[in-house]
Amino acid sequence: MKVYETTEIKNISLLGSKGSGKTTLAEAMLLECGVINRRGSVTSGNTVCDYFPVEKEYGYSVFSTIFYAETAGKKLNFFDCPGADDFVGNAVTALNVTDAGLILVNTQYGVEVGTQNIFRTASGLKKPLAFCLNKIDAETADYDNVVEQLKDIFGPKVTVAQFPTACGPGLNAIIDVIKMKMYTFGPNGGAGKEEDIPAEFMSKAEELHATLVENAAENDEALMEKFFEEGDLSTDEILDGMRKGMIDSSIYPVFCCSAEKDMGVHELMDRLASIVPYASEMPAVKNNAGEEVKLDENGPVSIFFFKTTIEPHIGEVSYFKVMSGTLETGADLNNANRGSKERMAQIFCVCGQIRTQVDKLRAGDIGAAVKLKDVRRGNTLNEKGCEHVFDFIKYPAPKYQRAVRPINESDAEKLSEILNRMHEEDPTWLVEQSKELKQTILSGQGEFHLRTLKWRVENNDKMQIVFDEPKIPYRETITKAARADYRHKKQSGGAGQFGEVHLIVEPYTEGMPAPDTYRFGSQEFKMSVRDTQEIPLEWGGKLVVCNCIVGGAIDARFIPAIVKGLMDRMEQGPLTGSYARDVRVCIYDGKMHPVDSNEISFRLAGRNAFSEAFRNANPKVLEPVYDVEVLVPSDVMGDVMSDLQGRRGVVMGMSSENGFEKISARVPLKEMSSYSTALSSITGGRSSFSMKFSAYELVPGDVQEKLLKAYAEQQED
Ligand SMILES: Nc1nc2c(ncn2[C@@H]2O[C@H](COP(=O)(O)OP(=O)(O)OP(=O)(O)O)[C@@H](O)[C@H]2O)c(=O)[nH]1
Ligand SMILES: [Mg+2]
Repeated sequence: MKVYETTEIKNISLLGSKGSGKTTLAEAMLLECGVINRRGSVTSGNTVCDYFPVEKEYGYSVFSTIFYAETAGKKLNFFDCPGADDFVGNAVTALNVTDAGLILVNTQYGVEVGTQNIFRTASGLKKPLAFCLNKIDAETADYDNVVEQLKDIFGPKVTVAQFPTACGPGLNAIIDVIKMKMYTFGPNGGAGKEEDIPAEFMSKAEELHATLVENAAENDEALMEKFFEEGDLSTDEILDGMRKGMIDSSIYPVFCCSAEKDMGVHELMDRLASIVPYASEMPAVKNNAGEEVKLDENGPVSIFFFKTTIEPHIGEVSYFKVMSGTLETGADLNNANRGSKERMAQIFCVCGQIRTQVDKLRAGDIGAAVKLKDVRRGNTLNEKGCEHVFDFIKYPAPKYQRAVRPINESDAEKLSEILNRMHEEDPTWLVEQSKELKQTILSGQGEFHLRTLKWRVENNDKMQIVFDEPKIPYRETITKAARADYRHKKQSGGAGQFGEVHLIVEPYTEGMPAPDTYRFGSQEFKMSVRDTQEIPLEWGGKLVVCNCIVGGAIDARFIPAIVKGLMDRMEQGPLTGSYARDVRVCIYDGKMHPVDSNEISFRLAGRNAFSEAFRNANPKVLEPVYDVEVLVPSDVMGDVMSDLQGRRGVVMGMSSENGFEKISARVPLKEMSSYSTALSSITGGRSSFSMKFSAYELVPGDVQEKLLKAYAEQQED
C-alpha cells in the first residue's frame, strides 16, 4: 500500500440516525475501492463494519468501525459510527479524531431526532459537516421535501450539490450541480456514466448551481470577485470554495445516493475527496500543556490511542491517530501516561477486521496495532525527547443506571474485572462500587446500551448477570436547632466507662455567623467558641464542630473521640441510615470521671447525644434532583409534559430548537429510573434527553414517611 502524505489524508465520520444506512454505505464504498469484491448486508450479518457477534445478533452497529478508501489519489479514513443515541460515545470519539462528518439522512423519513442529536454533537465540536440523503431508491422517498426540511431546521447554509432525477425503485440517475453533469447507473450501480443534463432538468440544475456557486464563493474574496465578474466558477474553484466553506461551517453541502443499490456512492467519495478540509487546515489540537501540535509529518513522532477493543480471534487491538511525525514499523516509543516503553513491531491500516500491514504512517493518518504490551485507551506514545500528552475527548454524562450483580455470587470479582475491561472499550460505560448503596452501579447512555453490555458478558464471558433497580443515595439533614445531653456510664468488674456530652445541633449554611446565644424554652445558652473544625464530607456538604467547652468540663484530648462519635452518625443518619450533611454542632458542656473516662466513652456519648439532638431538630430526608432536558417533536409535547409532572418533575422552561421542542425540567432521581424506556414509548422513539445532577432537595412529607417506615422495618429485621 502506498504511503500517503499528510496532505493526501482525510478523515471522515459517517454519522446519522439509526438505520440511515451508514454500514451499508461503508460496504458499497469498500466494494467501489476494490477492498472487497462481494458485498455483504446488515441483515445477513456479513458486512465489513458490523463484524462483532453482538452486532450480527442485533442487526445494527454497536461500535464505530474504521475503514479506508483510496480514491482520487487520496486516502479517506472513515469511521462508520453507530446511529443509536445510546452509542453516542463512539461518535464522540470518531468526531474528535476526524476532520469532518458526513450525516446520512434516511430520505424515507427525513430529519429524525437522531439526525438532530448528532448534528448538535458535531457542531458543538466545530466539525465541518455535509449531508447525504440515502435510500433515495425507496418507494416513499421525497428528495425535495427532505431538502426543504433540512433548510428549515439547519438554515440557509444547507446547499444542494446533487439531486436524483427520480426517487423510488426506478432510480437510475443523479444530477450533480457542481460539475453540471448527470450520472446514470445500470441495475447493479457502480460508477455512474457521465452524461449531459437533459433539457427537462436543466432549469432546476441551473438554479441549484447558481446558489451553490454563490455559497461556495462567499468565503473567499478572490472567488467572490471572479464570480461577480464572470457570473460562474470552474468546477475546481467551486470545490475549493466548498472546502474552505466547510472549515468554518459556512456551508453544509447535500449529496445523495442509494447505498443499497450502490448508486451515487462512487461520485460521493470523489466529491468528499475534494471538499473535506485537509487536517492541516483545521485548528491544531492542543496537548495537555496547552501547546498546539501541528500535523507535521517531519515533526517528532507522537501517536494517540483513542480506542481499544477485544476482537474475535485476535485479542486486543489498539487504534491510534498519528498526531505528529511519521510512525515507522519497529519504532520504540515511550508511553507518556504509563511510563512504559513500547515497540511498534507491526502497524496496520484497517478495514473492519481486515488488516493490511504497512511500513509507515504519516501525521494525520489512522492506524492499528495488535497485542501491545501496556497501552490503554487515551494513552499517548512518543519518540524519545517528545513529551506530548493528549486528552481532548470529552464524553457525555451517563443518563441510565442499573445495579448489576452476578447470579453466582462467587463471580463478583471476575465481573468487576470484566466491567473494567468493558469501560476501557467504551468510556461511556461507567462502573462504580458504591460503598454507600452497597451495590455495583453501572451507568450508561440508555437501556439499549446496558442491554448490549449484558449480552456481551453473557455470551462472550459466559457469565449470567442481573440488573436491579439502583438504590437512591438519600441524604439527611436538620431544619432547626436542638439540644441534647448524654451520659455514657458503665460499671462492670474492672475499669468503668464514663463520658458525658452536652451539645447543640443546627442546620449549617455556608457563611453563617459564629454561634452566639441559643434559647430552648426558658433556658438560654451562651457560647464562647474556642475552636472550630470544618469537615467537608465525601458525600457532599459539611459537618462543622465548634468546641465551646469552658472551665475544663471535658479535656481537649477527648474532643477528637467526640467528633468520631458525631461522624459515626453522619455516616449512618439517624432517620434512614443515609449519609447526613450540613450540620453544625456546638459541644458546650459535659463531665469527666478522673479514672473511668476514656476515648470510647466519649465517642459513644457524642454519638448518642448527636442522635437525640438530630431527631429533635426537625430532621428531613433529602433526595438528589436532576436537571433534565428533553427534545421531542411538538405533537407529543403535551404527553411528555404530563408524564414529567407525574414523576414529580417541575417544568422550568420550554423552547423550540431546530424544529423540535426542548423541555427543561427538574426531576427527582427516584422518578427517572425507567425514563428512557417510558419516553421512547410515548414518542415512538422520536426523542432524546439528557440529565445532570443538580442538587439535593427535601423529599415531600409522604415520601419521607414511607422511607422512615421502610428503614424502621429493615432495622427490626
Ligand atoms: N432501500 C434502501 N435501503 C437501505 C439503503 N441503505 C441501507 N438500507 C437498509 O437500511 C437498513 C439499515 O442500514 P444500516 O446500514 O445498518 O444502517 P446504519 O446507519 O448503519 O444503522 P446503525 O448502525 O444502527 O446506526 C438495512 O436493512 C439496509 O439494508 C438504501 O440506500 N436503500
Ligand atoms: Mg451501522
